Order: sequence, then C-alpha cells, then structure tokens
Amino acid sequence: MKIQKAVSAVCAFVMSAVLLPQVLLADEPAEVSAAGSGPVSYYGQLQASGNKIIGSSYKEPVQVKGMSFFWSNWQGQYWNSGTVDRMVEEFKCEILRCSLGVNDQGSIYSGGDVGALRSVMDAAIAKDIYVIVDWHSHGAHNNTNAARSFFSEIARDYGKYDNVIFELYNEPTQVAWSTVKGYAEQVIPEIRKYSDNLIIVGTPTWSQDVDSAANDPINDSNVAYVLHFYAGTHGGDLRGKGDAALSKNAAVFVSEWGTVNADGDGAVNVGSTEQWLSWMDSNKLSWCNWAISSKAEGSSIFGGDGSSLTEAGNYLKKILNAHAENAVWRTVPKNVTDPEPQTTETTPQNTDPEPQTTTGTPQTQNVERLSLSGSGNAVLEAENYASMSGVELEDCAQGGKNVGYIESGDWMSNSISVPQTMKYELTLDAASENGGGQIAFSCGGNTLGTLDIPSTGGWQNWQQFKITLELPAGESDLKLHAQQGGFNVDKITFTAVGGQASGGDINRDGNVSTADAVMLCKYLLGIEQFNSEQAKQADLDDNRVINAVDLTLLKRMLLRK
Ligand code: IDC
Repeated sequence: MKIQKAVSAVCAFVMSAVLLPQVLLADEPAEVSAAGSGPVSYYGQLQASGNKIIGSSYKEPVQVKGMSFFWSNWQGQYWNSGTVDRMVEEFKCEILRCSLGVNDQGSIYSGGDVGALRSVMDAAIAKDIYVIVDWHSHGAHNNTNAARSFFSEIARDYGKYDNVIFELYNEPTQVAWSTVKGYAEQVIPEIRKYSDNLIIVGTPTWSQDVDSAANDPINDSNVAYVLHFYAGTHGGDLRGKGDAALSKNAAVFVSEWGTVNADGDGAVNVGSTEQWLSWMDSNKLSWCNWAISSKAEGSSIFGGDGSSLTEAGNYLKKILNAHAENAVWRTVPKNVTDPEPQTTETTPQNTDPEPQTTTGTPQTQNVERLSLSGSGNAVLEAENYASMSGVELEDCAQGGKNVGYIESGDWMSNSISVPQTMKYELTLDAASENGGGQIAFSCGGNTLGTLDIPSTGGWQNWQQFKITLELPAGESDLKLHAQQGGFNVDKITFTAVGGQASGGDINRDGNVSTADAVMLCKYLLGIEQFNSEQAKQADLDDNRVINAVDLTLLKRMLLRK
C-alpha cells in the first residue's frame, strides 16, 4: 500500500508534467491521491527510542516542526481545513497541535468544539502530516474521568492513523510529578486499548520539569515528556532541565514554545529563539510554535485582519520554510523498488558516543567551483564543500581531512561546472564502521541517483564506491544528502564517461514519448512486467535497478523534447 502510494505520487507528478491524455489516467488505481506524499508516509508512526523519537518506517531520529492552534474555545475561527492547508502549503508545517481548551477543573470549555477538532484532524490526515490532540488544561488531574473518556473516544476513532499523537495534559502547574504520573497512568490504558501511537505527557511547572519526569518515568514503551519554553523568558537554565532529562534517556517533545514572553505577549526575541532552535535541532526535538491566532498579543502569527502575518508570523514562516529545504522526506525519494527501511545495525541512539554538535544550520565556505572537463578525471576533496548541514571534519588516515559524523538528513553541496550534459562516473572514497549508509545525489533539486555505503570495517578503512550520474550542463550545485547516515567521505573522483542518459524507448516504437512514461509507471505500480529489452530501456541510469530515479530521468528527457 505504501509502495503504491509513493509510486502513485511520482506517477501523478510525471503525468501532470507531461499532460497525459485523460484516457490513460483512467488506468490508475482508485487510491491515487495527493496523500501519501507527506512526512507521515515517509517516516511512519513516531516512536520513542531512548532519548530520540524515530519513525516506524524510517528507523532514525525524526524531527518534525509546525504550529500549535490556540485555545479552541477562543480562536475557533481557525479550526478548519482551510487553515490546515495554509499551514502545510505556506508555512510548510509537518505537524499541527490542536489545543482543545479544557478548564482548570478538567472539563472542556464551552465553545471548545470536539467537532471542529475532528475536522482539523481529518484535514491534517488528508495532508499526510502529524497532528497532536492536546488536552489543553492547567488542571487536568482534577478530572481524570473526563480525560479518560475523551481520549478513549478519540483513540477509538483516530488511533489507527500514524499521524496522531496524544498529549494528555498541556501544563500541570505546581503539582508533584507523582500526581501527573498517576493521572497519566489512568488515561494511557484508555488509549492503548486502540492505539500504540506516541503519547506525550506534560510535566510540572507549566511543562518545564522534564527532569523530574525522567527520574521517575512512566512504564509505557511509547511515551515522551513535554518541555515548553518562551524565548523571551526562558534560556539556558531550562535547557539544562531538558539536557538532564535527555541524559536519563527520556524522549522530550516541545509541543509548545513561543518567540515572546511566557505570558504570550511582548516582542519576538530573535537571539534567544535562535539559541533554542539550535539546541532543539542538535537534539532532534520536534516542536510546535504558539500560536495560530489573531489575538492582539506578540505570539499570534496573524494580525488584526485575521490573515496578514505579524512579526512572529513572518519569522515562523521563515524558520519553517528553511527547515523544509532540508527535511529528509522532501528531498530524498524512497527507493520504490526497495521500500523496506534500512535495518542495518547502527549504534543505538541512546548510547551514541559521537558528539552531538550538529546545529542543523547550514554553513558555507568559500571554495572554487570544480570544473569538470568532457574527458579525463577531476577530484573533489569532500572537505571542500561549498555548503553543508550537520557534518564535521576529522583527520583522515589517507592524509588531509575527511568529512565525518554524517547523520541521516545531513548534506554537503558542491559547486561544479560541466561543459555539456553528460554522464560521469563518480568514485567515492568512503568508510563506514557499521554500514547501512545511503547517499542521494541531486542537482538543482533533481535526484540523480542513490548509492549505498556498506560497512568497510572501520571509520578509517577506506574503500571505493562507484555511481554513474548524468550531470547537467553549466554551473550547478551537486548535493550529497545522507538518506541514511553512518559513513565518512574523503574524496570524490569524477570520470567522464560521455553519453546522455540512454534508453527510455520502453515500448520500442522508435521514440521516447509519454506512452513510455505510462509503461514505467505501471511497472513501478506492479501492474506491468518488462521483458529484458524493455527493462534495459527502462533502466535509464544503467544501475540495474528500475525505480523512481529512472522515472525522473525519463520525465526530464520528455521535458527536454
Ligand atoms: C495563553 C494565551 C493568552 C491567554 C492565556 C490563558 O497566549 O492569550 O490569555 O493562554 O491562559 C502557555 C500555555 C498557553 C498560553 C501561553 C502564553 O500553554 O495556553 O497561552 N503559555 O501564556 N504556557 C506558557 C505560556
């Protein structure tokens, strides 16, 4: 099902690009839709694993970012699919938090509409993003039964969707963790009757005392503890509590944070926000920002007209759009012929001995563009990237430096110049202690191919791995994106092999046309078989695997025509 969805999305894209006649589209299975192309289909269900949250399909730490709705009883005008669509398309949210207003006695505020909550959840699921159901109360433990029946009903109806995350208690105030834990222990079984999805639990002192929770964790295999901060008020002390919880191997989730003061008002504090963002990035903490609201206060992203963006709104849009540039699920297509996650043994996250210095902020350096000629070799030292995110340099046993500490989602971008569109064989000097690495190569956003890096038996045991790519003419940025981390790169040797991507004439009618694209789509969907001659034509990148990359190459051939 997931394979079909991924392929369908690719096929739908190709078909729209080449304007296939309607009659051909009728062959597509009924479930073809835009859904299936978002973070949830890519990562899967979120799961606490040591002090990280991983995806059930992706198996590596996942960090998703988005916005929180405001108290449902006060800003209900935003609780609809139109807002969800805007948040996904314009703000690039991967997660939305639904703060269902619940009073200090633990009862839903009148005006806090469960019907509206359900429509927002439906819209988020349709958009293939994560959605948090937040029992937005400061006194939920005063009425455990109300929470139990609410979560039981929501889990029954929505627990089967990987999209859904249950947040049991927005912010306990000054109550002991043992009280909150006792409440959670009564609510969790109601959810577990229906769902093993991630449950996040607020912590004492307005969800700041994650350290006390980590000292006395809840006995459930998929729980994370909630940390909230407001950048205008909170700083390093509160991050220290977060660090303490992480060091106890507790998973932490920042379901709400503000750029302003803790009262929700005041100016955007950019300096403090950036410190927090970089701390969250280096710990891969997922977050939602407060708030989708037009109330006249600093944290609202919308102005008085209800739709224009405030200072906070513009700032959040910028932050979220920058995250989208590097989000793994947007930039690295899954290999549709091999959709199973790479389950190669990796170092368990919770005992990862490597320094966590990644900030997630791209860094650039001034390097000369590498000019590739139409023949012969050129060598790119990996440390001479033009920009990168997340990687580090270290001394290389082969001399000089190599790039290391590459985790999933990290990337390096290199300035290259190519005389004409043609194929090059790239030979990577790479090393990996545990294997399981995978690199996606792209130019200008087009994925050109992927290369697996198996174990070489050590971080400095260098071996050569080859991939042939068709590089576009002119100046461009060749990006190496770690779809799965866990490898080092010393250098890349480019050898011109000539010739453009070949093949594409799958139906052997003498030319490459949309009919060939349709055949390839059907093959990828498993509804058409190829004979060996057709398979050769379909393997445009000549790597003996027919997958979405070949479809992209075919699409580009058609667009060039
Ligand atoms: C605030 C709203 C504010 C409203 C108040 C009511 O911004 O307009 O009057 O709730 O209690 C939180 C809470 C969140 C707060 C927010 C800002 O989870 O509900 O919203 N905040 O004060 N924790 C820390 C800050």
